[in-house]
Amino acid sequence: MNILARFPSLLLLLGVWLAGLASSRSAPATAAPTPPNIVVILADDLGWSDLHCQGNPLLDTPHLDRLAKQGMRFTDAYAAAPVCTPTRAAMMTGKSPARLAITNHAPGHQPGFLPPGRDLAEAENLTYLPLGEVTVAERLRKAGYSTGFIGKWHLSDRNGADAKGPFEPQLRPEHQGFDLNIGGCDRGGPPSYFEPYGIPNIPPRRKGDYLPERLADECISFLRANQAKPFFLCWWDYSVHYPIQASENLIEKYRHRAGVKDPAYAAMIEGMDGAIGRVLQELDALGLSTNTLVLFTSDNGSLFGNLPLRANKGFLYEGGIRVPWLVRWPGVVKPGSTCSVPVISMDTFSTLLEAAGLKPSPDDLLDGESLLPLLRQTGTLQRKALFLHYPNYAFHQRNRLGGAVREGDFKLIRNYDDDSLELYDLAADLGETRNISGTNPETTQRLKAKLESWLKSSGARMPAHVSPKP
Ligand SMILES: [Ca+2]
Repeated sequence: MNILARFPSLLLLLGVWLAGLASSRSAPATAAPTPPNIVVILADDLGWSDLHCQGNPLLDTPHLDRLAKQGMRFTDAYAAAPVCTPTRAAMMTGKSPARLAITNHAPGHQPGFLPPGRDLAEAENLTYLPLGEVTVAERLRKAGYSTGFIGKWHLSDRNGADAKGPFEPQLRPEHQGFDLNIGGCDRGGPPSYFEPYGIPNIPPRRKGDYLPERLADECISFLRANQAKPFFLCWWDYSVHYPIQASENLIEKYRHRAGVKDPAYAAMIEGMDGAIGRVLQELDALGLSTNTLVLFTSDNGSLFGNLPLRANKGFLYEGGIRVPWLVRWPGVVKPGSTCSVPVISMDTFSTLLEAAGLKPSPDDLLDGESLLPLLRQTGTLQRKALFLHYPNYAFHQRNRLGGAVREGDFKLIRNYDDDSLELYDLAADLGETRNISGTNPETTQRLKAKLESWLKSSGARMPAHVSPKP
């Protein structure tokens, strides 16, 4: 006699088990979700208008355009700072550059640096991410993710202001939560984009290899090796930081395109896009795209113009800080959607944790917020304003030290040298051509007070006057 006929309760159990299997297949939403893979691609010095999908008709960036079409494009996204290092630290930790005291690009200057003709000495700042900071990679690795870092780190350069170690290379990504590190070191840019690159931890290969393509190859190897379990891949590309170098074919193409002022820069952007395209295609080929969140953004504005925005890298005007921000996450993010809620680099930390089903530790003093309500289109953010603090001179030394707040359509800049205020209505004047602080004294004073209070609560280090104010 059949064992199931002898024990009807066993038959019942089998039935329940089979029904459970069937329902978990037909209704995956009710099953325990598989944590998504996460890929964060950060461009270096790529401006807000440096992609075709950002409205620049002179550039061909088909792969990032496709990413935008398959996901959500944030129109009002900000880098946490107008230069590299602070933005990177903010993405890794969820804390603002002001709170971290990482406010300038490494290696920065000696403490109290004062350019000729100025009377405001810059604030002291850290030029590296201390090992005690909890990074998003450390959190994800602890939760079972494979973690890979490929590209530019720029968070491990100590300028000698504080003499006790650890120093580079003990501050590289492999000491901040990453299982793999290729290319991540103290360097702000490669001496050359053609091998030999002059980056210490990219194993030599073929002479003449182009750096973005080489890094794409490394990303593809990482994806193939880690496809079996959730992975977190940070590809922080060196492109399009100077030196501006691209393939001669692409430069030639843009030489013949009417309206292109800088063919090499345009070619470099398309070169970056092509390399990113190969990695996205590999995600498709491996069947991973459907369960992978891809975030693309930039660490600061372009050095070479950001029209219609005002100014460049190193400035608190929109051209220094507003950046592209694309998120693709099939099944969660509506394809072809846009979002105009202002978002900022430190949102990355909470967003990626929540996407992975994790929560920030209650001990973390975070300045960012999870973007999941925006990505799911179920709500908006809790904060009402965004703040920036740049109390340092950029390498070009042309910027005024200052702080900024964006609330609704208004943006206030406070110049720390003479305490002057600039108020712009970004809805009416995206190019920040008309300072309307004089005709809007209430808004100006309200935002000024908000900025002051935020600076205080963040423990922001301020620059100091070296001679009495006039
Ligand atoms: Ca940069």
